[in-house]
Amino acid sequence: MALMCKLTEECKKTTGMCKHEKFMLGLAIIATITLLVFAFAGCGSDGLYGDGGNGGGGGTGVAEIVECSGVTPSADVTMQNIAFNPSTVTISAGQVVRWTNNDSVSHTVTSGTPGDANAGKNFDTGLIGNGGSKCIKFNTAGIYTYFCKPHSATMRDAKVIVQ
Ligand SMILES: [Cu+2]
Repeated sequence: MALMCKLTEECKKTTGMCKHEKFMLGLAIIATITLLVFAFAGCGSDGLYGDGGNGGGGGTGVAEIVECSGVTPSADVTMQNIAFNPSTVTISAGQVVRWTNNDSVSHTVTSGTPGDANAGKNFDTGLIGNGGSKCIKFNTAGIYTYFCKPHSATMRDAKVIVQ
């Protein structure tokens, strides 16, 4: 900033701040206000986008991915021969479903239906490799349809019914 000021006649004034400095100060204030506005907007949007955090294991949405080692699943679904089995499970709110992949190819457990703009919003395990397991805790009653991303043509319309 000081370097910029040396380049202008305004610096020779003894007002304490040259034009550039005033300009930069103004920019800084605007930037600060913008950041604050975005910070508040970020807080306010939790209700709208909170479920998106589930992919990273965070958040307290209708469903959340949890470590299988720390829970006792109330229902088990295997992924075998490119299919979810059973394709529908029923649990109570607060309980956990565990998916285990017995195929050599990877699968996902992704909420919604293929092509739906909200697909993966409630939960998305990401790829589960051969022998891998993922657990999801369902916090809210409802019917949760899900599918597998790589095999969405056939591995779809599976359901977790949460009572
Ligand atoms: Cu699959």
